[in-house]
Amino acid sequence: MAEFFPNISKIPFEGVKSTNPLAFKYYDPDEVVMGKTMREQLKFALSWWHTMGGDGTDMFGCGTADKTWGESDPTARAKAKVDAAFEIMDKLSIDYFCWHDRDLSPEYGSLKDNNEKLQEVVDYIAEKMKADPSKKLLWGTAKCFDHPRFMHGAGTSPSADVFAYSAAQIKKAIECTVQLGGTGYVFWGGREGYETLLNTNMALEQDNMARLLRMVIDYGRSIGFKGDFYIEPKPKEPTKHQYDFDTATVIGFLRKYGLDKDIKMNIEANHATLAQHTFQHELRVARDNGFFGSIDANQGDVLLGWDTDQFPTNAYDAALCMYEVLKAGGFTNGGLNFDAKARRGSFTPEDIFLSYIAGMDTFALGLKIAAKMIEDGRIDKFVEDRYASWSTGIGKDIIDGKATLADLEKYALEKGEVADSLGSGRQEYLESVLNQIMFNI
Ligand code: XUL
Ligand code: CO
Repeated sequence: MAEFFPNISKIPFEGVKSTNPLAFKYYDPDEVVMGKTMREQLKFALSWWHTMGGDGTDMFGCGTADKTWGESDPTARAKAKVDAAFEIMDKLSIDYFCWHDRDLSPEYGSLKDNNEKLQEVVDYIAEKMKADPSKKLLWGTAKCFDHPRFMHGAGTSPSADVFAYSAAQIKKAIECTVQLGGTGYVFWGGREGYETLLNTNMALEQDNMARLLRMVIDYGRSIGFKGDFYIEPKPKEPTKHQYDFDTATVIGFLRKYGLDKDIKMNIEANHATLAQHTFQHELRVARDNGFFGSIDANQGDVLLGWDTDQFPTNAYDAALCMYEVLKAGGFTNGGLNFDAKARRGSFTPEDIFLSYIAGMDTFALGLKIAAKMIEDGRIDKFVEDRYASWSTGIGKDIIDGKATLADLEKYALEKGEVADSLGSGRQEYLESVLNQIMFNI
C-alpha cells in the first residue's frame, strides 16, 4: 500500500527541551497522570471531515490543500482516505476516529446507492481495524445538513418526507457505528433551528426532533449499540438560532421529552464560546447534571464571532477543561475529538501533523496542569471553605429540609446584619495560584 506521508515518520516524544517540530514536547502516551496513562486519559480522536476532507475552502475562495489522496474516482478516493487516515493515526499515536457518514463516502444520488457505497467503505475500515485493533471508533454521526434537501433542517424540517429521509439516513449511520464497534453516536443539530419565527412552528419542530431521537435510541439499542448517545450543543451557525443552544438548554429539552437518561453531551469549545460561555462553563453544567460525555477539542478566535474550529493551543483553557474532565471521573465512552482544521494558509501535508502535535501537546499540558491543580489542593480547598456555612448550623438545617421560612425569619431577626460568614471571593489570588501552578519555572 502506498505511503501518503513518506517524509514523516512516527512522531516521537522528545520532551520539553526538544526543538524538533515533528516531536511531542508534552504528550508522552505512556506517562501516567492521576492513575492512568496519557493515552487513556486523553483518548485523542481524528476528525474525518476536517482532516481527510477539509481542503481550506471558505466563502471567499477555493481549497488550498490537496485532499484528493491521489484519486479522482469517488469510491477509490474514499478508500484512499481510509488508508491515509490510518497512516496519520499511526504516526501520531492517535487511537480513535470520528466521522459523518458522508465524510466516509460521498453523496451518489439515491439513498440506496449512498447506503451501498457507504457499506463498502465501512467494510473496508472494518478490515483495517481487524488488522490493527488499536484503532477504534469514538463516534459516528450522520451528515443531515449538507445536501439541499436539508435546507430547512432534517428532524425539524417542515417536510415530513425530509424527516423520513433523515431517519433512514441515521438508521444506516447507527448501523455502521455498531458494525465498527463505536462507543458513541453524536447528534449535532446541523440545521435544526430557524432563520425567522414568521415561517416556523417551533413547537412542532421540537416535538419532531424528540420523536426522531427516541426512534434512533430505541433502534440503536435494539441492534446492540452499547455506547453513549450525545447531543452536541451549538447556539447558532448555520441557522440564526439552533435549538440545541447550549448544555443547559439541551438538558431542559431532554428532560421535557423524557430523553435525559438516554443522551449525554458532546461539548465543543468553540460552540461554548459562540454561546457566550466559557468552555469550562459548558463542561461544568454537563458534569453537575450528570450529562458529561465527550469533547470536541478546538478553539475559536476571541476577535471573530464564528466557528473557526482552530486547533486548540490555549493551555489555560485546556487545563480548565481537563480539570473538569478529571473531576467528572475521566472519560468512559467519550474522548477528545479534534473537531479542528489547520488554517487555510497551513496547507501542506506536514501541517496536518504540526497542527495535531500542537493540539495534542496542548491537551497533554492541560492534563498535567489540571492534575497539579487537584494535587496542590489550594483551589479546591478554597471553594470548600467558601461554602462552610452549609455544613453546620442553619445552613445544614436548610439543606436537611428542617428549616421553614418562619424559622429563617426568626434566625435572621436574632442574628442581625450578616457579616461574619461573608468572606472575600479572592478571584485575583486564585488566578495567581493557577498561574503559579501553570508556570512553575
Ligand atoms: C459543527 C460541528 C460538527 C459536529 C459533528 O460545528 O461541530 O462537525 O461535531 O456533526
Ligand atoms: Co463538533
